[in-house]
Amino acid sequence: MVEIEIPENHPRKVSLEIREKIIKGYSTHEVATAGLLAHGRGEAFDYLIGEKTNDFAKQAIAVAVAALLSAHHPVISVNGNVCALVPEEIVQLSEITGAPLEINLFYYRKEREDAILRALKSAGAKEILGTHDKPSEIIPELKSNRRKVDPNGIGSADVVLVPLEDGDRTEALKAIGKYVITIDLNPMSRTAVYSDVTIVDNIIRCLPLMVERASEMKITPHDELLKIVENFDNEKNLADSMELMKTRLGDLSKDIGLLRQKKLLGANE
Ligand code: PTJ
Repeated sequence: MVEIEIPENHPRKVSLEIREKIIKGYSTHEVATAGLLAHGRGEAFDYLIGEKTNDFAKQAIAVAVAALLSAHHPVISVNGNVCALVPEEIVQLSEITGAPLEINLFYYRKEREDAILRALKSAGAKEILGTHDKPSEIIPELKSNRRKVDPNGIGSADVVLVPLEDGDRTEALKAIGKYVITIDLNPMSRTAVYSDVTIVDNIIRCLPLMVERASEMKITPHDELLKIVENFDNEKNLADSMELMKTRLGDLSKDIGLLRQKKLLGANE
């Protein structure tokens, strides 16, 4: 694999470094070929939100953390992209919230599952659920490989965090009564619109913030956590993210010079 050295002063340094993580994950078999394409789609939407964590995402992060902390049996689903981009942070979030990690792949290959298992273990994970060497439960609404879930994990969970998820499974998880949290840069994806909480942000920025919020909110009383969850309106959250994109495009279309000055791109300012 060719690894590139990105110069310190490169205006797209942060974005290119994230891309390198995905490419590395692909070369070590964690990431599916389609995962590279999914990442590119994410990059395009990240441009539209200004490559920063906006207020609507910060609010959704707090709600997502409250839902995980107040759940009876929360579970965090891990796929190839998640593992390549935020292995340590996903393990930390799992530990703080008490939500076990479950490997669940759309493009299943044993080699990929093994690679993800290894990467999560070296990131500090002690227990990892999944269908590897265990009997699986089936989500009847689904046809893809993701229909196989761990009966002790997603199978019996009340709250599931499914970052960078495909739409079919989100719909299926909703159909069997799960409370679904996702992280998705595209507020128009089926996953984004079917989920109960959608964090419209890059998982790279959002996971460290979730870990921080979870450490803070761990002592919040249970009834307060429930109130935070109940008061959340995901449709408004999605509408706010689309409004931001619309406003940014409006501003930029009036003055392309803003892009040359990098005035409207957060992460690379
Ligand atoms: O590892 P596997 O086999 O389970 O496959 C994983 C992928 C991501 C390939 C699979 O779940 C898939 O095909 O997903 P989709 O349907 O392409 O959806 C992925 C969503 O994640 C898209 O809406 C992207 O915009 C979004 N996305 C991509 N990169 C990021 C992201 N959202 C947040 N942070 C990102 N870095």
